[in-house]
Amino acid sequence: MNAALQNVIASSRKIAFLGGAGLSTESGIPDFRSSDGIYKARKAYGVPPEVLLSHDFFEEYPEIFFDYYRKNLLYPDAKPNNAHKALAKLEQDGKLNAVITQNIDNLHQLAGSRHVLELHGSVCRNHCIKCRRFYPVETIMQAKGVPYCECGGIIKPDVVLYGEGLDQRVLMDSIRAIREADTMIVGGTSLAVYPAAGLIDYFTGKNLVLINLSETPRDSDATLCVHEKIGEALSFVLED
Ligand code: CNA
Repeated sequence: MNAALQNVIASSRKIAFLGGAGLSTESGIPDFRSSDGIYKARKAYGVPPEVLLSHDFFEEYPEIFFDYYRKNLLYPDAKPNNAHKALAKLEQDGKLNAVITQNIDNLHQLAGSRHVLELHGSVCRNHCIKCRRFYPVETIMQAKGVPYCECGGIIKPDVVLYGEGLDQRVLMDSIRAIREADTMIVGGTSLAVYPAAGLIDYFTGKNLVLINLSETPRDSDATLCVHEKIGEALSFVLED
């Protein structure tokens, strides 16, 4: 158990959490940049995920986009792990004001978190690009090839693709939560994807905690750096 991490959380009154794909690896969803991550995509498709998941690629090669998307981004059986559960408990205890996530997997909500700001959208929401009709994730999973709406439009996941802008309301709410926080915990993210990674710069509170397996470009800015699995590092929260 990490005593320093325990002390920071015990003394915090308003925590803002910013997380990424590393949060869900302990739930069996690979991240992009670890050695066993989906970077293997480059081998299978000849291009990296940033290209496969770009707006231009979606428009030009929707069949390949949906093939990659279905095989690599949909994990209907994944369950929240101790990291998701600990963050939900901190919110229930009145200590955490927002989970800001780059993840699209819905696991924070499944763990019970209520104030979740999804910077990159969610696989659970899908809309026809023509008539805006809503479709659940099952429609995307069950469709063969490109999923089409009854009106003939393509059904597009509400996931922010590379080259697309973030939802400004979600971004503003995230900045507000970070500005109000006395502690910011950043976990399971390589801090390589902007503007999400730049959100740290809005934090002016007391404790900046980074919990990540590998080093990040912002380690030197942190008041506490924990290079452990985040589900293990935060599991003490569930024992209280
Ligand atoms: P990333 O660039 O793949 O980085 C993940 C980081 O997490 C790495 O630095 C790892 O060292 C670290 N890590 C892995 N496992 C753990 C663990 N158990 N505990 C602590 N640290 C761990 O992912 P980012 O989120 O930084 O990149 C942003 C992209 C990846 C976003 O656009 C996401 O939408 C996208 N993504 C999301 C998911 C998901 O929703 N679960 C999965 C894969 C990619």
